[in-house]
Amino acid sequence: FDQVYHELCEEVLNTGRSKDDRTNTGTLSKFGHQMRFDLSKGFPLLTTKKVSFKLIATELIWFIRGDTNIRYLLQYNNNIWNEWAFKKWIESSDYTGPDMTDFGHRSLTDEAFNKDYQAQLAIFKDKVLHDDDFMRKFGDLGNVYGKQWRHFESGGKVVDQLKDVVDNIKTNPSSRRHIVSAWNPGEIETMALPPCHTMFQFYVNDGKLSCQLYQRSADIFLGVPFNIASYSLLTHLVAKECGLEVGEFIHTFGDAHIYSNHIDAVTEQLSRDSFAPPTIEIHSDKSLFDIDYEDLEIKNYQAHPAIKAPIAV
Ligand code: THF
Repeated sequence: FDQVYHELCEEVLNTGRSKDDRTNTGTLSKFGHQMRFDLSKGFPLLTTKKVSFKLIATELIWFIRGDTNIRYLLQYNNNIWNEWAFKKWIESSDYTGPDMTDFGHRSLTDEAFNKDYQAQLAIFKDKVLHDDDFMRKFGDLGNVYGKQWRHFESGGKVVDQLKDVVDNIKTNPSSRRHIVSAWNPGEIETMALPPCHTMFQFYVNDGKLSCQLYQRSADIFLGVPFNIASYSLLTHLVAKECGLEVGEFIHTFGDAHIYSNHIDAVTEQLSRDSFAPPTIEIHSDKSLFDIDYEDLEIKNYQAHPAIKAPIAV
């Protein structure tokens, strides 16, 4: 599994084109790429750097529940969506602390600023966790994944796409319409960040469930290891719900990029040898829609140490 990911990294490092981006970080980028993972051979959690299954699973369960408020994530000490909610707070008239403009870049280069930033972020997290009014106002990311998967609004109708897809896989497995779209053009401006995982499709054949994701924009070093494991876990959960075995996870990319400040980290990771992949166990007969993080277990996960790198905001 690591090999397929390493090939993507190598290709972008060697032949990627320099490209400006929204975050003004700078990237090496390739447009159009595909990776395939046979899920019957193990669970694709990368082994050439340690990747946190807990962060991946709690984020996925948060989507499945239709939740868009980061309080649920913070309850599991999952901080991966903080920056986007924090940004809404510091840009609002409710915020009275020190100026936090461009905190993503300034916190990397200005140590004094970084101290102030960490202090404000700690205040923010504490308020989202313990102040219900604040949580409703600033913990919510708008109409992001959870909203679109479970309550997609269009033409006056509300569609529970995930529920419908699961029902259709059960009743009409050979259908070519097992699609969930997070891209709702009429609601893009109400999202903290327009969805990177634009849409996914399930496919049933020989009693096996496969899933293909179209990802319009992919942060190869920080995001992609999460995205691979997240959609693989989703495939396992939906397969179990529908009484199917797992087939393949196919990951198709639009703009796949390595941020300029991740290049050393990627090079370090590529120098490492992989271990055999872990396996996943689901210890409950709950429905997909009621599953908890505590029901999931990753077994025999052996990996090289994590590699830290800054997230582009
Ligand atoms: N924005 C950017 N620039 N990259 C992304 O991958 C990304 N996401 C989500 C939304 N916006 C994005 C958030 N997903 C990490 C991982 C996934 C994220 C955000 C952050 C991250 O920092 N991972 C660290 C560990 C973090 C920790 O331990 O708290 C890592 O080393 O893997 C694409 O889905």
